[in-house]
Amino acid sequence: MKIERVNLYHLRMPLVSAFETSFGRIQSRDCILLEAFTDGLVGYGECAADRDPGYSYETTGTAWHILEEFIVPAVLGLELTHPSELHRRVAHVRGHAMAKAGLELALWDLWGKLEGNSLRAMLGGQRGSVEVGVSVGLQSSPQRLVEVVNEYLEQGYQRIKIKIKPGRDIKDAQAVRRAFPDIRLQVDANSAYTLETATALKPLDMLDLLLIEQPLSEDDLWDHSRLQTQLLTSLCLDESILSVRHARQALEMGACRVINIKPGRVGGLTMAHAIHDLCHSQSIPVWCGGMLETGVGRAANLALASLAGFTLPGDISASDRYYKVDITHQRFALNPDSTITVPTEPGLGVSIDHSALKSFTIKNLTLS
Ligand code: OSB
Ligand code: MG
Repeated sequence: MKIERVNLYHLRMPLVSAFETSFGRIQSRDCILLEAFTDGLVGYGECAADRDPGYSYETTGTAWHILEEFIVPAVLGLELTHPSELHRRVAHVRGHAMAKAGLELALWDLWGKLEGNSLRAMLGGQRGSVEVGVSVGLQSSPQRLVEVVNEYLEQGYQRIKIKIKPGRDIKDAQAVRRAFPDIRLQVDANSAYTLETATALKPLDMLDLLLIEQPLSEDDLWDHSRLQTQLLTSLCLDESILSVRHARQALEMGACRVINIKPGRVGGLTMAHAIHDLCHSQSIPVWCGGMLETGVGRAANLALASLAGFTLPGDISASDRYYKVDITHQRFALNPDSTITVPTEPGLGVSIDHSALKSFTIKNLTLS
């Protein structure tokens, strides 16, 4: 497939409710939608970088710059034999995984449409639907948190993740556990602790959590391995795992026992698949993380999570948990068994609502 033209759209979409983590609070979500053209077909990708560099150094602004100046020019007019070829084409661009993942996704969508294959089929996914949970942001008090968790449980979510930070950890987790003794529960610190302050997390071992996600810095595999020896609960790494090599080293070091795989964070679906394969070969459980994606990124995450090694529920909630209006015609709903159905139409299996897209666009650019 020859990439003839790529459009970038900087979107700003209001969230149904504010989302607060240890790195900040947002009321709306920024991202970049990519539209790639070949042979009269169009493919869509989503770059998950947010407005602020809180989760990652990448932002909508840096991703825009890197896509415009380096990544898109590296493939424009080129005959590509497969989406996975993008990595070699942009090997000269250091880092900027989310920018790369955004374009790669548009190539997967195009490739699937050209070949008449769904993303699930192309990746080798096994399941028709995938188990999902919900990621609950920091709330004003433990009581309020319990109310919010209860609302999600009533909607049918069978796995709850709560965000924690120093001073808002044990009491929050205890309150949820006391209110709901049997639910599958996990916590995510988004790097808010050091090895020293993480001693405060020791009481979490009493709460029968599925895992503790990313307590320490993203560049701190070593201290995660030391912390894991001090905790019974499995550590799970998110921010720290940017490549297959990181995954291998983290596992060799004992820095975690579970890995959260996000296509954006690792540079796309090809790398996400490779990390899955490594973990699967070692019987290490993985699950698909989320970045408050639109229907475009959500469709991709569902296809990825249908691979055999994704044995824990993903942070892939229904569309109405995030957006009242989305940019895809398809809205993803929660099935009664806390799963979401994986799309089976060619490519991502979604179509774009162009009037919604237009209403959320704050900037756009054509590259050809
Ligand atoms: O750390 O998993 C995270 C959202 C944005 C950035 C980082 C994270 C998250 C979430 C939400 O936890 C997951 C989702 O529902 O999309
Ligand atoms: Mg996380």
